[in-house]
Amino acid sequence: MSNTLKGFNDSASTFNADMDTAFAVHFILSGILILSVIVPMFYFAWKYRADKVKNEDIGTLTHHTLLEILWTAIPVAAVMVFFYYGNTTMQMFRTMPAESQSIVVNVEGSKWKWKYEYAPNKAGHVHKIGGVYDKEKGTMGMSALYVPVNTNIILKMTAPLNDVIHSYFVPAFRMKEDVVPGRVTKQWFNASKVGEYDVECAEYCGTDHSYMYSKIVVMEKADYEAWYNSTDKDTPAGNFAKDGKALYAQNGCASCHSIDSDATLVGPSLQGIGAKYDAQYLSDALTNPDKDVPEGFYPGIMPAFNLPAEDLKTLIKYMETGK
Ligand code: HEC
Ligand SMILES: [Cu+2]
Repeated sequence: MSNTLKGFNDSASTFNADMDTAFAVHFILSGILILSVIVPMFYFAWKYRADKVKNEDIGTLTHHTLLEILWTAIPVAAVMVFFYYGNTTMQMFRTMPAESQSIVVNVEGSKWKWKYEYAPNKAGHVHKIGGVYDKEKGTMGMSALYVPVNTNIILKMTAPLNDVIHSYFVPAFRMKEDVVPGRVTKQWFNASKVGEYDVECAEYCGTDHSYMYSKIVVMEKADYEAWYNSTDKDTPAGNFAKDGKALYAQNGCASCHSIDSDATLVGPSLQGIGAKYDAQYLSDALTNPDKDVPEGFYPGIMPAFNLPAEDLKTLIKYMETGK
């Protein structure tokens, strides 16, 4: 299972050089400032230790103009340097490119998966990609954002109203922004190298926070165009599976419910649930989970799912039959 944060070794967006400079300047300057206080402190504590100084030797120095000017001016200058690098770097992240010259992708973060939705392509097809990280395979499953290289990409990010705050973090691109229920936050990037880069959630959001992974696949422009304008494929790797098992995984059901054992995860086991309830109950359980809450569990944990009718039917059948 590959679970390493390989991102920081990669430098794959137009932000990296400025961001890394800003980081280095802050790090080095902070180091100098702290040493300039700590080192003299220990030195004087040692030099004027109790058995070296007699009370009557202590002078009556009241002030020292040059010293006072220096210890005011130097920190002020340092703070101005912090401000300069902090501000220019922040402006770089916050100044969005024009939407007309960018690819805009809607991103949804929810417990515990990322979903991407593109604008309709030439054929009117809307690519929707998303799903939970596959813990067993250690792959990123279906949840990848596909983008062309050297192109401005704007992410419009949100979370469902009944969810919690997440954060979309791409170490290789040095970018991170909160994803907030009921609000749209934006970030943008321009990837400079073809490749695959990790995405992780950087805001602690509950049980499977540490598995809230995704990835960004940066493609050659022509490959991206070919994929984007195709209608039958939702990942460049192949058809986006729509069977019950795949839907169960993509929607994150598996992180809260076991279905082939009676283990209780966040929610009750769904093993043999088809024998207990009819399809209407199962349908309500997905669209309005707080309606009937089984004993020993609490409302407000399971998100309400607003799935296409076809997917809902497939999922109910999967719960009833395991197929
Ligand atoms: C964040 C965790 C979470 C996720 C994700 C989740 N559930 Fe649940 N689910 C729960 C909890 C907790 C309960 C019990 C409380 C309730 O009914 O709201 C529950 C209840 C249920 C029930 C009713 C069980 C019973 O015995 O009455 C069904 C059916 C169900 N979930 C199916 C699903 C399916 C299918 C999915 C994926 C589309 C899913 N859940 C996603 C946490 C979750
Ligand atoms: Cu999260």
